[in-house]
Amino acid sequence: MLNLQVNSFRKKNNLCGIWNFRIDQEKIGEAEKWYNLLKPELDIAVPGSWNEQLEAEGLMNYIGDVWYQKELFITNEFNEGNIFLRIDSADYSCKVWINGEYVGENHGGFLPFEFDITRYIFVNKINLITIKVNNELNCNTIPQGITAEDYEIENRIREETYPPARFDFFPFGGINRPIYIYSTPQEFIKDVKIQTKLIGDTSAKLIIDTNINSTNFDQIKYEIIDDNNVLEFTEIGNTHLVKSQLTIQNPKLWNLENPFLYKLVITLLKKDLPIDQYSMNFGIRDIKIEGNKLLLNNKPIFLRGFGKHEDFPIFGKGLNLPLLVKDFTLLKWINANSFRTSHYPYAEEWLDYADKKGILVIDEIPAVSLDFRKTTDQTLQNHKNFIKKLIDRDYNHPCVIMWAPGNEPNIVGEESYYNGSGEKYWNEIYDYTKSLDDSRPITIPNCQRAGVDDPVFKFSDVISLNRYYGWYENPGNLDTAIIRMESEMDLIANKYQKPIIVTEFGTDTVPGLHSISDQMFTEEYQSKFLELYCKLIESKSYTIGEHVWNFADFKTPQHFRRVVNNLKGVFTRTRDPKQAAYTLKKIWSVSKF
Ligand code: BDP
Repeated sequence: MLNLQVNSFRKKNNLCGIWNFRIDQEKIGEAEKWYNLLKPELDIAVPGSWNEQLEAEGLMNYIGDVWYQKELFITNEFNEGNIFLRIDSADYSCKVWINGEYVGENHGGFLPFEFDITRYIFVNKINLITIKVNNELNCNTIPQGITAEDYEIENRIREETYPPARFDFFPFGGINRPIYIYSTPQEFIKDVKIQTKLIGDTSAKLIIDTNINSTNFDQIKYEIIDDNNVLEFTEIGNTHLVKSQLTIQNPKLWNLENPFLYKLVITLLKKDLPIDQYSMNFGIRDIKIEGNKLLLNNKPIFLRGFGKHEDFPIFGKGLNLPLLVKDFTLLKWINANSFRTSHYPYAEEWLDYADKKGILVIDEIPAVSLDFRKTTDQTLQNHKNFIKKLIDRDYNHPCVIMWAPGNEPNIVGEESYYNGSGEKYWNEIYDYTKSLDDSRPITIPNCQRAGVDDPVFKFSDVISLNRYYGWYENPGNLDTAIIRMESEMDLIANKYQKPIIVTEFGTDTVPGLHSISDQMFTEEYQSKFLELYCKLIESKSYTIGEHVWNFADFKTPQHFRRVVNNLKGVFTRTRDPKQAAYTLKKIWSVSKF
């Protein structure tokens, strides 16, 4: 799925701003046709989650339906071609009406979707756009949901959170990323996929697949631009899918020190005249596993960084560009080279920026803590759909070096998971992901409770471990913690003979709390814990990375083990450093290779 852009063939209207808003607790909005006139009670900013924004209106913990409405004047510029409505994410499902007419719906948060609205829009007039958003989850959705009743039926009273969730991040609801109306010409470039392959040290093969909505064009022109040169070639048209191949001599590689991006300009031509154009950046880089090593452009690389979240006071999960810029400066400051989009795809702006700044990304989907007592055929189908949409959006990003099609399955420790059902499930997910992209390794972080026989080990090219010895296990006892961590890592490395990343390790830490002995929750404890873990992980020849949990404190559902936020951040929720930030900065200032 292509990013939007404006040029002489394509227009775009940004719909971000203040929208009319109404809560629909009784779910009566459709019967009462609120899509014709909302009678708004409140306002809401888009992008942004409703929870903290409208806390004073009682929406902090709200799960259910809400309605958004906005009037928009569509200018004459949109008179020709196709018009689309694009929503970069509505968490978790939504329905859309334009001028009172039903347009379509989308299920699944965290990723963009769009509708062709050409026949619903009045040009040169005011149009009424209505979006109903719902943030309920169930056992078929990705992520899976849970209700207060489920906790009781399953006798998991002490595990109950409010709002109920199967995961440890706040279920922020709303239109969390931008909305646009955009236009394309009648015949237009729908999608582009660029595969790059290094051949020896001196050349790279490029395979460009361009998808066009029509066959009514004669030629397609490609220009590949680096700093000083333009490489130009043309293909004959009249097919929906144009496949091109070329070799670039002495390519400028994308790497961490110099994340070089080429520019590709594609032009559709009819009778020698341009009818559409699309330009995009791409990088040439190679990522692979060889033995115990992760190789970027044939050189070993060790991942240092974090699991993150999209989370900030008031914005919730709303796209927050100043925060994005700040976080990348902090990643560089602390000498990190990578992060994982735990536990869902982040706004594409994060990946564009990682491409530009030379930061590596493990791209994850929200199949977090799958409960195998509850998965259905529908869960599997939704899971696959999610993977497809993720890869459709993110395939062209050089920063994405690995797919994580899940995180910590079977955290509830269900026995039947080990009788073949877990294996069958992950086998399907693994094969499906590979069928869409066999150029990137796959990893599915394992939790300690799922144990060393977790089938995800078999279906991960790289083993990812989330471990909390010294926190949830052996609290306060770092000596025992490190001994247990080492023996478990050695055992898994021996058993599976695959490289390992420790994708989570960390301690909740209250900034300003200090102690001279090992006391949980103090800054010294977090700092020492991370130092000991990093030392251990980096001492092993089979490890290829360490991702601290978490980059920053983040809001969670309410539970007695959380003080509003999960406090495992190395930075606070508003990005002040804890002592551990300086510790990591120092450790990571020394190159691993
Ligand atoms: C892991 C989860 C992560 C949690 C973390 C924790 O992957 O989402 O936030 O534990 O407990 O199990 O802090």
